[in-house]
Amino acid sequence: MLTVRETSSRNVFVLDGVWDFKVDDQNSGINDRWFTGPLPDSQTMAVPASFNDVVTCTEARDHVGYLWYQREARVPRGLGEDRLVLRFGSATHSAIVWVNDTEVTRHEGGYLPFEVDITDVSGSEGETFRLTVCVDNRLSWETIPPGYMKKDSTGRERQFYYHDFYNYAGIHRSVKLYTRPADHVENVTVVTEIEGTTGIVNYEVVVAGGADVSVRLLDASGQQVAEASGAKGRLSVPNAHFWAPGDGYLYTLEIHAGEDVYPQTVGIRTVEVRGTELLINGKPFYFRGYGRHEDNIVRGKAHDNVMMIHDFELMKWQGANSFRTSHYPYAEEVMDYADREGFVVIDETSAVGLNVGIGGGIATAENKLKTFSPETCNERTQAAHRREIEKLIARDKNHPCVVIWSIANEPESFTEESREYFAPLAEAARKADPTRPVGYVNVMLATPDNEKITDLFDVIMLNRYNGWYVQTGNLADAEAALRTEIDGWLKNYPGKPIIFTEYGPDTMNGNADLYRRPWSQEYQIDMLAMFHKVFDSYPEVIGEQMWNFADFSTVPGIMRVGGNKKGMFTRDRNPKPAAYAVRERWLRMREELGF
Ligand code: BDP
Repeated sequence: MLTVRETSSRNVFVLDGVWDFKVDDQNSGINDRWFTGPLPDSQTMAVPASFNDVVTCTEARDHVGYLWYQREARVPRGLGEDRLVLRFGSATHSAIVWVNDTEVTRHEGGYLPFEVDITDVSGSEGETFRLTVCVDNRLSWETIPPGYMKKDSTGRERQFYYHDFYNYAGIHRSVKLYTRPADHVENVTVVTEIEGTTGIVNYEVVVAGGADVSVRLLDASGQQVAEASGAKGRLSVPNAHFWAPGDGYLYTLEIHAGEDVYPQTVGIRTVEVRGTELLINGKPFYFRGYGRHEDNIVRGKAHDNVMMIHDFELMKWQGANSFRTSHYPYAEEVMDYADREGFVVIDETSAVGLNVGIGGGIATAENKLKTFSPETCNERTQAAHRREIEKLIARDKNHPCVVIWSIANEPESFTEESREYFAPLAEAARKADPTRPVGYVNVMLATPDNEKITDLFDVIMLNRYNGWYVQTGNLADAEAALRTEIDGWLKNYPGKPIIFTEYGPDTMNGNADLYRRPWSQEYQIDMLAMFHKVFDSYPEVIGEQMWNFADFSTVPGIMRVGGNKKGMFTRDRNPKPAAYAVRERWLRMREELGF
């Protein structure tokens, strides 16, 4: 799906702001047809925002079910023969949308965009219409991510899930109305190649309606460097300025289809796994960075440009060159920004918590459920998962920043059932994008000896907590175990690169300890240094993305003091002492390796 862009043929109206809002405590609003009039007894809510930390009552915060949003919007004047499209950056986890009394769309999946043409139901130019959105924050065994519900002793529904971040919900990203001609650019796929100093831009445009297509490729200063006609073509750019880590140079493919104009940004670069290296533009790349979260004080998972730019500034300050969109697709604005800042991204689906053996990072042995079974993750879960993979790739395929698709985080991957579940999904990802490496992120319980799916993927991505969840506080044993495990991967899967996609201890900022024990600032420094020493001794390890960029909100638990505290930065973005130690290393590496 194309990102919304304002052009000479498309107007964009942003509907963000203060909406009417209601927590549907009885989950009765659909039956009571709340969409047919003003929401009863509504309060206000910011859009975009997670509603949870904005409200002040615990029951509302932890509500399980429907959340209602409403506002008036206006059909723009001058629409003429153009079409009017309503678009949501995301609504977590599913949504039903009405224009006046008419249901116009439904969408499942909390982290990807959806849109609907509302021209025929929204009224005449200049008129207002009532826009009502019912968001459902429930997770079941057949959603991605999965979860389940259980009533507590008071009869209240509670939401449970196996992933380690709070189930923030609401309208998390921008809501827009935009216009486009009836014949318009519907989709575009760009694949780039490099031949010496020449950049090749292969493009394929899908048009709604019968309009002819022509394209112009503009450099960053707006100068035309190539042109072509036809919906499919191959443009050649002599002496091209390639997109590279740290050098987010972007061309624009200006697509003309009849009256419609759509600008697609293009970074000319290649990516390839060759042996134990990942090559960007033919050069080995070493990942320095983090797994992150969309997580902020009060806003929850809402996209916020202030926090986005600040977070990128902090990452650059520390010398990072990459991150993983753990554990779901991030806002489109973040992907655009990573392109222009030259950041390298491992782009992950929201398939997290497909593993009943883990809860909040801790192995949960007493659990009697099976991960893959007709009652838990089943073929409908798999179908939803496949949809999430395909939609993520459809949304992000043209971003030069994306170099690996991660189709899941820490799923069960050591049973025959997991292989049956994942083999078709790995294939679906490759089919959707034959140009990028595909991987999944492996959990501690899946070792080189019992793991069953690594051969389906191009890279090995490991989350390891030696020194924290295991060998707690004993870094000598942790180091030995880590080395033994890496040796095992290299022996059983020779020729595949390894990226460490998580490692690090919880650290209470301000907790100083002469004896450098777990939870202290000093232990975070020591444990990260141990991992780094190990990485430096294995050329097959091609990346270090620690857990996490910043502290973040989770469900309450005996292992979580006000959330997960494995951040380099606190939740309000102050560096912990370890951030300075890692900064020294990463700035040195940046100096030595280029970006
Ligand atoms: C891993 C998960 C991550 C958790 C982390 C932890 O991938 O989401 O937050 O461990 O326990 O299990 O901190």
